[in-house]
Amino acid sequence: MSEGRNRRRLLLALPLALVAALLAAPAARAGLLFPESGGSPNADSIHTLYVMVFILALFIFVGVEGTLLWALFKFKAKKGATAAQIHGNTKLEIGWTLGAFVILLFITVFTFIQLPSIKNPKPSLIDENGRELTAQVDGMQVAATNQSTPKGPTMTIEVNGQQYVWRYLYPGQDQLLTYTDMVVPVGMTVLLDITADDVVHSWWIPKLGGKMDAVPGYTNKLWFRIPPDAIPEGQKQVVYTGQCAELCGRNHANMYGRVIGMRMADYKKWYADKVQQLKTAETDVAEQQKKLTEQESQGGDE
Ligand SMILES: [Cu+2]
Repeated sequence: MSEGRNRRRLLLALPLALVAALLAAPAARAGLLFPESGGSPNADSIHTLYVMVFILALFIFVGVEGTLLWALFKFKAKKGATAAQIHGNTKLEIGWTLGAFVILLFITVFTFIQLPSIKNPKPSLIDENGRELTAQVDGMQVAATNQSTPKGPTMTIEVNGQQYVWRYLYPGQDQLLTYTDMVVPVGMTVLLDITADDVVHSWWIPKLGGKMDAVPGYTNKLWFRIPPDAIPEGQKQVVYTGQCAELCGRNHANMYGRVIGMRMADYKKWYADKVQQLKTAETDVAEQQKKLTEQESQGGDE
């Protein structure tokens, strides 16, 4: 009797522990059932594809489990009864083979229809000065191993993974580098050239679409385009968080990344400020070094 009670307690404790674990990790609840989306058109396409396959799988699950339960109850026999020996049913076997084939065919076709919109960057919604561009019709493209280049302005950022931080190189002569936080203008198509310095990492900001391996000596491509209306009203920026998705060493868990979307004017200001800060820091260091050498040479004279 106490054994039964123990088992009941265990059965109750397990789901409670699961709920507690989920409550304790709010970040882990992000997109509990479906992949996160809303930050970029490719993320939305991944979401659509996922939901489509999920619905199909749900129908199959309910159909199979339902039939199983129905058969269990309908053909329940008394203890000791001899089970009927049934050998094959050609019609049925051909039927479920064809059924599975049709389902697979549907998933394949649907996937290939969705793939180009995930892989190929869409054109920017704004130009280099932040002016809105008139809507362009995206040409239907065939899935290929390399992503295509969209028409109009884009922005290419080099993403470099290293134990345990993400480094970004911005376009332009200033060779601006930032770590962890990537700042981009919203509405602009951002093309990422992803690589790594030491071991394999994986770039992943869930709401901005796919995950991409960062491999030393090799450049992988990814893209995203944050919708201009993603910035909440009265605010200056929208922040998307992510995490290195490839176990890359003992501090892998601390290797997170953020993408911050700003309006073009704010982005330009941020960029100019950052470049200025770096220049000031450089001159400061140069001056300090100069002073040090001077002091040293004076000290030598005395
Ligand atoms: Cu990593």
